[in-house]
Amino acid sequence: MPQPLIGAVIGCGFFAQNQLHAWADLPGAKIVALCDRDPARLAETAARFGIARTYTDAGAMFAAERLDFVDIATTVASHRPLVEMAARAGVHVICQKPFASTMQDARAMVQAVEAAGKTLMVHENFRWQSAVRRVIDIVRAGDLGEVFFGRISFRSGYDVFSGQPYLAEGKRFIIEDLGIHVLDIARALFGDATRLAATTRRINPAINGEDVATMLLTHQGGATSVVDCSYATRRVPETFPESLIEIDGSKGSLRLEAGYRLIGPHGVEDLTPPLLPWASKPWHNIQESVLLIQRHFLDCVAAGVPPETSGADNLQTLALVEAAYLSAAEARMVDVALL
Ligand code: NAD
Ligand code: 89V
Repeated sequence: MPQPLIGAVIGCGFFAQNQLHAWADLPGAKIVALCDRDPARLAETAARFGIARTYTDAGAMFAAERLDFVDIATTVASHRPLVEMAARAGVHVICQKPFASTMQDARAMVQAVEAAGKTLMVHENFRWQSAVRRVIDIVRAGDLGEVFFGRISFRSGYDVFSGQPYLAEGKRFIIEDLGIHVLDIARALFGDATRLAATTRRINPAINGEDVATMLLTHQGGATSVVDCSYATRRVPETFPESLIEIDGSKGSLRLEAGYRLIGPHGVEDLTPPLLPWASKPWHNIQESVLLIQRHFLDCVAAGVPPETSGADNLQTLALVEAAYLSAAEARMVDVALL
């Protein structure tokens, strides 16, 4: 059996706990060190996962440890300095979404890791949810023929702010945090987009950013898609955190409905995700995708091929986020290639 890749995780907050559980399940990786500038979170996480070596400073960690890779699970403001530090240390890198808050920062990070000759993957995990993955496989196999229409819809009233209070604070909210995942699913299904138009609204008065966004995309392959997201939707049943999908093609259609029920070219399929031993509902869907994307990273490093959601690939998803904000601000359709 090959030796596991030796890794460290930077950021021991809300979501990193899932990443650490997933690493513990993957024999191809061994996490030997943790870093967080908050000593209390660091100590608590280190004790939970039995990781002895801890650092409050990432520079000190890179100086002291011999690592193959680093998994950056911090919020966006720290991504560029940490990714560039990892590139200087000559390690493979995983970085959480949103990868960057400007295209300039994103391009600089991609260049830095490329120059180091290492792999860079963005932890853009929604396309790795098993139900979404089944839909992607059906489309890529050509089972629907030529796809001409798609809709990916994420509408919820779930209180995301209790676990992630920073989401209420930023000027940007749903497109940058959640829409980015749904736009990435649209790219995985229909290919890169050429033009995008968006409208946004803020319904919840207690937050700073937009909590409703509706986007229309044209894709290079000729499909048109609608990506719609809302955290102001009090629906019954609550479907958080499911992405509901409708696709029409020349040979047939499919519908991924609430409750992970797929009606498509292979009949009715129950795509309920497994409840991993460390997972809890309703997050189990996302938690499983963490395990799957981290396994994908290890497979790609072993094979010497870029991950599906490489840094370079993610530039296209980020361009859609920027296009959506620009379109909403200027009330016009935006040419994505110009961003
Ligand atoms: P969080 O605030 O709970 O945790 C972030 C941690 O990083 C904090 O403990 C903070 O002290 C630490 N940190 C920040 N800068 C640091 C630095 N320079 N050095 C060391 N430690 C530093 O945030 P979170 O909710 O866990 O979110 C983290 C990231 O994960 C965000 O980018 C968020 O968008 C993303 N996220 C992704 C998913 C998903 O499904 N992919 C879900 C939730 C959150
Ligand atoms: O995936 C995320 O980034 C989360 C959530 C699904 C809650 O929007 O913030």
